[in-house]
Amino acid sequence: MSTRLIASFACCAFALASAAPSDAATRTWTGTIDSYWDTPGNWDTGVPQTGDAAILNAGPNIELKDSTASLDTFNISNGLTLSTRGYRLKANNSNEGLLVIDGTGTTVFTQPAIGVFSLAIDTDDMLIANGARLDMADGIVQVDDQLTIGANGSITGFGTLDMRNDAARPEPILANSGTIEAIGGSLQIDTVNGGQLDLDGTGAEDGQGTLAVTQNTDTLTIDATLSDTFNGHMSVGMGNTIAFTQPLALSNATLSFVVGPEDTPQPGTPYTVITAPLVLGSFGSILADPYNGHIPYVTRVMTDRIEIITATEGDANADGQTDSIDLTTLASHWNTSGNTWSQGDFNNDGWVDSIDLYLLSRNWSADPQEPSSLSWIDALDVPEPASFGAFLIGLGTLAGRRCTRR
Ligand SMILES: [Ca+2]
Ligand SMILES: [Ca+2]
Ligand SMILES: [Ca+2]
Ligand SMILES: [Ca+2]
Repeated sequence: MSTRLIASFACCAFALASAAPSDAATRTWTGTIDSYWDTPGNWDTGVPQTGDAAILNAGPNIELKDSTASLDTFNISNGLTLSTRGYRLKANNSNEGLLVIDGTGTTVFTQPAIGVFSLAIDTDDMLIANGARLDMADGIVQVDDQLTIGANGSITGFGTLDMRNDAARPEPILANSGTIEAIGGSLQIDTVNGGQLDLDGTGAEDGQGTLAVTQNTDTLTIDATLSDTFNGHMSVGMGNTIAFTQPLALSNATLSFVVGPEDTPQPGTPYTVITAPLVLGSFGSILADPYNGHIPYVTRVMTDRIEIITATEGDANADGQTDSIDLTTLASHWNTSGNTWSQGDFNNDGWVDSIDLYLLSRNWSADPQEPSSLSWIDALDVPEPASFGAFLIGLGTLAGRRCTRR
């Protein structure tokens, strides 16, 4: 949590503990009459007014029948849900409004507000934490100051998240240690007056944040400057893309390439998962649904995008090269069964044998200077596993051995 947001909490706590102005009150939801915000009997001391603090932590789930007054603080927790139902939720009084969505299952559902700008939420600060979720269904969520998505917090859905602070703010105006996921359409994050977004967590949580878009033709667009090198997690479906309008730097980030049951990825076909005006670095690892159950994916980093493509036969470690590292791997599992792609079994029959060696040699790519025929085996400086010498000696009789062992 940012120091500023902590300061906001402290400020709120102090305001609540000390003598509040006579025209501001803390009003707690009881929900004893029905599910509607506007029903006076649903609150311990009546419907919250401008400048009030609203606490919602018990009772039935809540729906708006009109826009809320401009609250100072709005705290929803304990697994409750609130639906805006086309009205506007406002926590924007005196530039210090704070909307907190906290706790497992606690969810605010937004639909675009009735009237100008389709504004569903207008808040100064917002915190989503501890398993809570903001679920958007089109429209705009406007954060005038700072948004913090804590560990296990998430923003999901589609629409526009409008970050309106200015570039003078030293710390990022969005800090995401949880998940931002486009579901059901296009989700876009804009900055109106500049400022930086930290999409992978801040401080000790750097690397914790996730960006995701995995379904149908959904898109996730980050139309803002990023605060730092991204070393968090991205989850992208086959046919989906995360689009950055500013340069993206990656280091030790992980990618989950999600292939759904309806998807039929084609060998050798590149799938674009990231676009950006400039891409620096790449993913440190790919957590991929394996194609055909055994072929891993490799990343191809272009200047303006990152593509995912199935590995070439022979590329045991799926680094985009078929070279002496892969040959060493193959040799160390030579003539053994129960192997996988990463151990040198490229035709998925469990054995590492002459067929796999042939597939490897056909795609040899490490060094253009290397001869492409099997004669390069002698030229390589390959550490010799115990079985590799035997492999070289027995190379001429491999076909016969392979036939007799079955
Ligand atoms: Ca960060
Ligand atoms: Ca980082
Ligand atoms: Ca390789
Ligand atoms: Ca094999």
